[in-house]
Amino acid sequence: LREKALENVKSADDLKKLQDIRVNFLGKKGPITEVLKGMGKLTKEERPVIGQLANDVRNAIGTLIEEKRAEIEARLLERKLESEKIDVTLPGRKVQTGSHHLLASVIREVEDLFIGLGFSVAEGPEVEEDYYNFEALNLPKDHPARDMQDSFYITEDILMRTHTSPMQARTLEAHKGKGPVKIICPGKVYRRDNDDATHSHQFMQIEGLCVDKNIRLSDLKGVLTVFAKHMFGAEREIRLRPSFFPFTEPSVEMDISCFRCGGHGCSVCKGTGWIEILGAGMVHPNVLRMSGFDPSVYTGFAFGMGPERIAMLKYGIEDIRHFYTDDIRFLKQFDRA
Ligand code: FA5
Repeated sequence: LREKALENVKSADDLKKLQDIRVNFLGKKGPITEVLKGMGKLTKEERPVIGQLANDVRNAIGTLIEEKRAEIEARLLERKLESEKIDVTLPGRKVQTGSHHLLASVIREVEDLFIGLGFSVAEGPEVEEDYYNFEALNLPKDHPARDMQDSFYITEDILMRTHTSPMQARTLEAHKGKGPVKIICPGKVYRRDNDDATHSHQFMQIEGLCVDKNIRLSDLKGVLTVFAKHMFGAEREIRLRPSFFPFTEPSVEMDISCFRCGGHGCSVCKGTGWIEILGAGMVHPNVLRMSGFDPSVYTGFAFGMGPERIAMLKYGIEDIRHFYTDDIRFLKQFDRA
């Protein structure tokens, strides 16, 4: 039996055949099981001898099969390795990675600058209460300047914020009348504007707020000068023009000297030599008071800018809709990861 098994095992060349051999020789219906089953019929003297012999044969066949299995498996592995051999000299495939959206990069650049100046970054809700969007900013219900920002109302008292300025009121309120407060707040805002090359019904703003004792208009001017030079080049000059916002007094608009023509007049600055960048001013005493700050102790400045406008100027982008239509050819031009 042992000889026969050896022959069988030798000729087996795959795992399936080997398994069949195991069943045939060692299985429930195999010859060895038969012998062991018949032990009862043997004499007392024969039993240990035959039993020992049957066990020996079973173990020997088992070992044969195991050795053969190891051999077949090793051969299979070798064949597999051979067929999957990697040519390490082939050139690699380029991995396609995503990159930051241009707007995200510009916002990050502005954030980095202001963090360096000691500001922290705050974020607020896009679905906002009328109170924070208007009333706490010195725009009571019947104020005509509310029309300047045609709004998407959700209920009578809830709307999509029309600017990031409500974060002025929210942040002041959270500080419970104690300065200093120095934040910038980037985020999405919404207005019922008709979309065209320079207007979008949804766009971004970056708000800045600095409130402390002895903050003056000259501090605002200093910070904005640093900002303009950082974003548009060291030669930039700025000028402040009087303007109006209900939540600042005095209010200003900031222009930078044109970076294309250096102030002589070109198509970018429409011949004026100056480009309007943002609105700003000294925080109105009513705003401070309403949010729990004493205007006889604290003063501050605030500003609000549109990062789309900054990106459009800086990179010569002619249509604001490029930021939101996600044309991969547009985005790839600013692929700076
Ligand atoms: C404001 O929204 C004020 N909250 C800014 C401010 C903050 C003033 C703090 C003083 C103190 P204004 O409506 O001008 O201001 O908008 C600010 C900027 O948002 C504009 O300069 C412009 O760059 C951008 N902007 C306004 N409307 C649109 C629009 N429809 N599409 C794209 N950008 C817009």
